[in-house]
Amino acid sequence: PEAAAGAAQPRPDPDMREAILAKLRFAVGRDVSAARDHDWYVATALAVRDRVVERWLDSIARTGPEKKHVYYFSLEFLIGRLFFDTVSNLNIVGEVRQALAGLGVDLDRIRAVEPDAALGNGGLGRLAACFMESLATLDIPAFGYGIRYDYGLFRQAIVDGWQHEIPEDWLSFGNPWEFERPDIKYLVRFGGSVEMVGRPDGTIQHIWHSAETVVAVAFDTPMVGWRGRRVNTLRLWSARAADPLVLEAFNRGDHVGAVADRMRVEAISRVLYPSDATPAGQELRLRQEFFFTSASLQDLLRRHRERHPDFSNLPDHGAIQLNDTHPAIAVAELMRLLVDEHNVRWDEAWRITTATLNYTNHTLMPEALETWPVELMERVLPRHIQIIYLINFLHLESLAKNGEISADLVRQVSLIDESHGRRVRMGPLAFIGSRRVNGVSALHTELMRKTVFSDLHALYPDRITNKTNGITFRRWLLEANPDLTRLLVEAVGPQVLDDAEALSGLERVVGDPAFRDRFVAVRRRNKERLAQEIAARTGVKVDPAALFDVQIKRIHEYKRQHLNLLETAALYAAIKAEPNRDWTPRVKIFAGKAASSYVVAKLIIKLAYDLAQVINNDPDVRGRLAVAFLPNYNVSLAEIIIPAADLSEQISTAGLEASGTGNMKLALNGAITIGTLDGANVEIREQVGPENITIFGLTAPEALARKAEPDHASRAIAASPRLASVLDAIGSGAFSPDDPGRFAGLVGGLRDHDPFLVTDDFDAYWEAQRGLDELWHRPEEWWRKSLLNVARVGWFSSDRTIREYAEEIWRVPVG
Ligand code: DL6
Repeated sequence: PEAAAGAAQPRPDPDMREAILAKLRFAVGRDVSAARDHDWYVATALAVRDRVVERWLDSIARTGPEKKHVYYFSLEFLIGRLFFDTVSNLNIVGEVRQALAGLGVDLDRIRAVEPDAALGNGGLGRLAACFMESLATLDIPAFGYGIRYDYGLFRQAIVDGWQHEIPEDWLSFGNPWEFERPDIKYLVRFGGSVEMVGRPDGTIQHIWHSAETVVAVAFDTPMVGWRGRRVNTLRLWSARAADPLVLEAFNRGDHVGAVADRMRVEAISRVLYPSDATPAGQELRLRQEFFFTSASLQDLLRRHRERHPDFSNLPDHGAIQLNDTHPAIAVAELMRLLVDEHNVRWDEAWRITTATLNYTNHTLMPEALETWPVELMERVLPRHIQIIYLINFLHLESLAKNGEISADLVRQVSLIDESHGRRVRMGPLAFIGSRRVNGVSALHTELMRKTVFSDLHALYPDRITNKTNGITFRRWLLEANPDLTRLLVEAVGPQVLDDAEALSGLERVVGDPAFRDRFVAVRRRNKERLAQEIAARTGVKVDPAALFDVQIKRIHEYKRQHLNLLETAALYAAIKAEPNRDWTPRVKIFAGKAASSYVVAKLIIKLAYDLAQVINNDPDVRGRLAVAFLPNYNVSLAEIIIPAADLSEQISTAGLEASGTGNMKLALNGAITIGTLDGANVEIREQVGPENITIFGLTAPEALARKAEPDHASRAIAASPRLASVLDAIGSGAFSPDDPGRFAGLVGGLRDHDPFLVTDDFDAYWEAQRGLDELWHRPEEWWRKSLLNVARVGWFSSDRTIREYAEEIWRVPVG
């Protein structure tokens, strides 16, 4: 981090020391002698925050009302910790460290006290957080809009190998980064009915008599860009009841009934992604989506209206990005606000809406493409369903005007899916209501054009565009890997801190043995730190000299952690069969959360745990193979694992991972990728060169064709004695003697249909892994490839991604 500051020696900053002491005394209310780590953390965060606020207010003043703003609408912002990120981006790590040291406090100890802001599930939410940082870094005026969940993504405990979910009470000690804005609040309405009233001019006025009103209150968190250049606002909404207490009921003695409405209303911002396994859960999810979308639109329309006589020039002053379909109801809500509340004519409102909104698609998986039952929409958002019907009618009518349309085409492009009960299709709604629609990697975008949106793409051929994801190098290199950063600054100069592409300067030194030794030494320290973390979290002792083979991501069958586990079990068998071979010592490291209702994903975690129990306790393989499943994967744990990874597992079934961003973070820190030609792996291969990445398995078109063969799994198993034997072992309880049938269903599923082609890719994966074993024995070559990965992934900076959005989608200048 000090290297990231770019200064050799931090200047002593007496003001910082005094500021921390003043905050400790007057904001925290503690004396130095009584202060604990958490008190120091809060005092320091508040002192640092004062510096942020200066720049924040300055950014707002400097921007001026006329400059076009970007509004990033996202149900998820997976921020992680903010303290060190802020200190590092402000370039004051050294000063803060010194000030604290002078007070006898260790910066690294107190930074660990901060809870993660885990307001997201995985890649989609983390992308939103990286984008907020890059927007500020590139001096683009922007608001992030989302929900201030009381409870973030659950904390994962592993008890005897089974995942348990514990509420993530991240606000229980307060949150020094946020500013509550009780004055910035909007009414968000639900339910009721719609009255149609004729106007004298013959048009019809729709009056929505809602049944329920919720108050959305703003909480603002400043988002600091690199070198504090700009500070933008993340505005998260909290739900409050309009009537918090029914006094009459309370006085009657009905103390619970008096606050029942309040509980129902406030449930909207209570928990990230509540289970939607029940109808009540589904309804709550829809309420969450509408709640934050409506409040955010009202907020930006209010600001626009304060400065402009009407909304005709809204698209010149704002660009809205819908992060997946979660905020897609914005299409109908923006139309409603313009037409019903501000008396804009329908055609004009449609012009404004479709020039302002843009939509990013993050998945092609059918179960993740949102649809809402028409019945639910009618009940919760009665005016919106009318608007959606009208949009749909006009959309289909315009197609008819442009030529013959078949019943088949209508079925494909209609906003109402009639095939599984009547449901509103949010992807097509977002598509039709947006100026640009983007995918998140080249392959994903191509598949969007060819599959889910093929008919809409044919109708609007210029609308879909690709924006390959990126990551902020500040968090994922400068902050997570300070020693490597220092080395890179020495090798290629300080410009590497500001310009990701400057990493290419490393190409000059990849052949220099002295430099390579220093690189390996840095990695060794990172691995020792991870080994300590593994021991602390799991009790498993691992050798930092071994190859650290890492798969960290949500647990999902399409991501194929079970392919990795089958290979682990097969490797275990092979080592036992030939104990005297020169095996490459490996540590298989897993981390990730399973959705609480996803039974198979939870079983996959249990399989990792059971394999670990057997393998780690078998003296025959000691020193050659170890397995660790690290509980409670989150941003902070990722920051420890990624700098220590040698091998990055990106092994999804080709065609199913939209992009991946962990793949970029790991390559940036020197891990070599073993992966399929899926998502952004394809572009990583282009950037780093095919000789510096290990690609295996079926391609996306091959996978599609193979899946259609009914007996593909049985043929793959019959052709591979190794696979057959490992499936037999796991299926018959070799790793689960306490419950031999535990994995019979999992293995049976692979034998019978194997929709994610684990069996088909197994042999290719095994061979690829053995190739990497051999490579590990040629360290000069391994580290050369590893270094070339670092040197060549500059393109995956989220600064590049945001620049592309700014130029091609939002049409805003980059500072
Ligand atoms: O675009 C960010 C991220 C991609 O890197 C992952 O490949 C993709 O799986 C993820 N998509 C989702 C979709 N969720 N929904 N809806 O999280 O997006």
